[in-house]
Amino acid sequence: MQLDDVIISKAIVENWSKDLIEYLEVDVAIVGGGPAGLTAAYYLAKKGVKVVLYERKLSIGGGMWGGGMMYNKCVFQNDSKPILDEFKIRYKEYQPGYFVTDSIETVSTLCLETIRAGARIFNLISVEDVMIRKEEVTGLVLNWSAVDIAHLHVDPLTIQAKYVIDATGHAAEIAKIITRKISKKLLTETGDLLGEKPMWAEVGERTIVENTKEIYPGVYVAGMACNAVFGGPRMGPIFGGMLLSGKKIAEVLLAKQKGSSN
Ligand code: 48F
Repeated sequence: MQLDDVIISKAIVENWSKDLIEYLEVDVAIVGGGPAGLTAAYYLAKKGVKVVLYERKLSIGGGMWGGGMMYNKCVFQNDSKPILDEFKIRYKEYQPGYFVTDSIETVSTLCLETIRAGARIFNLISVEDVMIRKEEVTGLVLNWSAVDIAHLHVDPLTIQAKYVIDATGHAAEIAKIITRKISKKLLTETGDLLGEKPMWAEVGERTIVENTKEIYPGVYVAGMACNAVFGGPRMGPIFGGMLLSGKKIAEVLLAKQKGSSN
């Protein structure tokens, strides 16, 4: 058989476009493919929820590849061990309660299992805005990351989602879009982002899970963005809180889905 270059192109364009169209209306849309967004997508997809994840960069995995200061190891605490086991990510116990993984194995496994669970991941796409109806976020506005990087004047496309998860890390981009373009009515003490505090692993890892919740009608937060919104400390290269936060937000939304179908 002779290979036809045009058939190769058609295979890519047709199949990608089909996926994009299929995911224009979803149950849950996740912004950001770091550890929190991936974990949330995995646990939702595993339960049959129609979930899509958008990642701005070429690579999925956010801040996890580089471990701590480019030493590509990640540290996890006891509470998060069941999630490592669920994904079959290998670890070594360094000292009691401190588990060390290879960051590349960790990211690639999270990514593979999330896709295999049924989540659709689109990379190279940035979420630049939200769609709003009657003071509730009902979808996302997408554009190619390349359009933004090249400062091109190109209008975006829109998708509809029952729920949106802001898993954009330190930047808390969706929360910022809401305060800038809708109003300072986030579900925080002031209605505004309270801002991330300096490094403190013990407190940061605890508050990140507490702060994993709804931030605006239709919008939920997971991962580092939680502490940026609710004013908790950063925690550096310990990643258990990210996985626990992703799992928690999936559980919150699964409970809501169940409630609405009754
Ligand atoms: O930053 P990131 O890894 O967030 P996370 O899942 O985990 C945080 C840790 O990596 C680390 C830490 C641990 O102690 O503090 O920082 O909370 O992943 C966030 C991803 O979101 C993408 C961004 O490229 C990154 O890969 N992202 C951010 N804004 C957008 C976006 C956007 N507007 N559209 C699409 N993707």
